[in-house]
Amino acid sequence: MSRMSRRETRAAILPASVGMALGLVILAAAQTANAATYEVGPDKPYTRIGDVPWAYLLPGDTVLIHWRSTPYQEKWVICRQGTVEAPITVRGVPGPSGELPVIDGNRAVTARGLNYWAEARGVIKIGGANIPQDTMPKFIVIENLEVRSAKPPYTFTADDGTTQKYTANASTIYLEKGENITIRGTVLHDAGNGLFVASSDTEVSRDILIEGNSIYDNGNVGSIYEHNSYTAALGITFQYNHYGPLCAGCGGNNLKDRSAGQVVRYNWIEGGNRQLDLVEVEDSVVIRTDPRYRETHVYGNILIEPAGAGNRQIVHYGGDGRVRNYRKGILFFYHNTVVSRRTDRTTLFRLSTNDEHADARNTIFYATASGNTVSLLDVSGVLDLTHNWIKPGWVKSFGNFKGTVNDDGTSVGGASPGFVDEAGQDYRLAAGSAAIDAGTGLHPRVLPANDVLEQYVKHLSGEDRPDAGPLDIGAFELTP
Ligand SMILES: [Ca+2]
Ligand SMILES: [Ca+2]
Ligand SMILES: [Ca+2]
Repeated sequence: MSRMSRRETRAAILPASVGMALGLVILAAAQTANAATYEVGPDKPYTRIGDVPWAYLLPGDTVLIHWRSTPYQEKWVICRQGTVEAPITVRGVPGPSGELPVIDGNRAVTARGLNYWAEARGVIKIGGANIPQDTMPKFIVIENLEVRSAKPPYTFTADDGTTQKYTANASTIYLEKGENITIRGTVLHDAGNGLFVASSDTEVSRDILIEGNSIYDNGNVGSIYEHNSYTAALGITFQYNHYGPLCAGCGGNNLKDRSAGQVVRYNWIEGGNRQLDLVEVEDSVVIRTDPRYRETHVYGNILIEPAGAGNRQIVHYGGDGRVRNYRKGILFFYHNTVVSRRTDRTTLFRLSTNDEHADARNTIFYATASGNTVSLLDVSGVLDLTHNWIKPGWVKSFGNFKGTVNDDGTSVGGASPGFVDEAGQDYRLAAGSAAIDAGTGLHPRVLPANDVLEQYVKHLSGEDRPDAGPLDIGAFELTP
């Protein structure tokens, strides 16, 4: 895949000593004792997912779930540990036309031999159990599945044989606790929270990678409390995901997060009450006291607000509960392309208090309606603006403004940014766009870890961002 190319390039230029160390790691992985592959599917050794010995998985084990014409109506817990060299992998094997195997939560039956709690919270749970013995799940990869249908009125058969109903906040994948967990290339839909990652004071989920997933049609009608994804972790990266609208009449946000060390980059996020709701951690003092809690990175994303899609605010940063727990830090927001098709008003940022600060640079803020329908902020916060594209006529706020906007006057604008095909949602820049070569250098504090090295490829992938003179404003760089 194209998004691997940069990593391959990096590997190719590693010093010989590191290359040798990697060689040893690969050797160690090859020698992992008795790493097993369990194949599930028609004409495979295991007909049912529940036949896999989930309670006994070891480092390096792989479960391959093959596509079949009917969904698997099964559910299970993963409460085991892989290692950095030998993760435990659960991988779907697509059908002849690329169809992902479907795990359907409705009327799903729990895999035999497991005994665990919170079964009504998800189809696949990564978290605690009685059988197998409880542990912190580690080094687990789930990829290439479609997981769906976890909310009322859907029901399932629990480990004790009873029929139960999912809770309103149930998820396709419920990550109750885990470390070094990857969820990749998976379709998550028709649940309360499409994806849920939890943390508490005693058990903190950490080092979570959410990449290349399609997440849409989640939430509950008439409720603002369930979201396409809802996460709290220490170290979480979202990349190459395609977030679509929630279910019709569902009032939740698209990506809601309460983490420290959060990176949202190279995603396509369309619809939702808010596209990004980045608020305070509720339960975990471990997360709240981590220095990374004060810095949030959002870059290289395409954020789209359809007409009439709930709240007019695109990004909420700070908190929505106890003010003393708010993020009270800085949101680094750069090289995003924001498109609003609202016919009323659009507000780009709600910074919860004047202790919340955003640095917005090299970003396209485009509303199809007239410029005076756009406000940068709600009523508070400190916003530094440099080298953005924004339609003339914007205002700081539509409310009783008590914040600060520091505008260095370097932004450009016009009637439209000059996309390749606006109606067709191709938001790459066409020749002649005022955004070309109009960017500036990144904030020194985001380098080197959060440099903009890639750009989103529609859909679910990424590629190297071209090196083409001064940086273009927005999520895409034009190659001359
Ligand atoms: Ca149980
Ligand atoms: Ca909205
Ligand atoms: Ca350029």
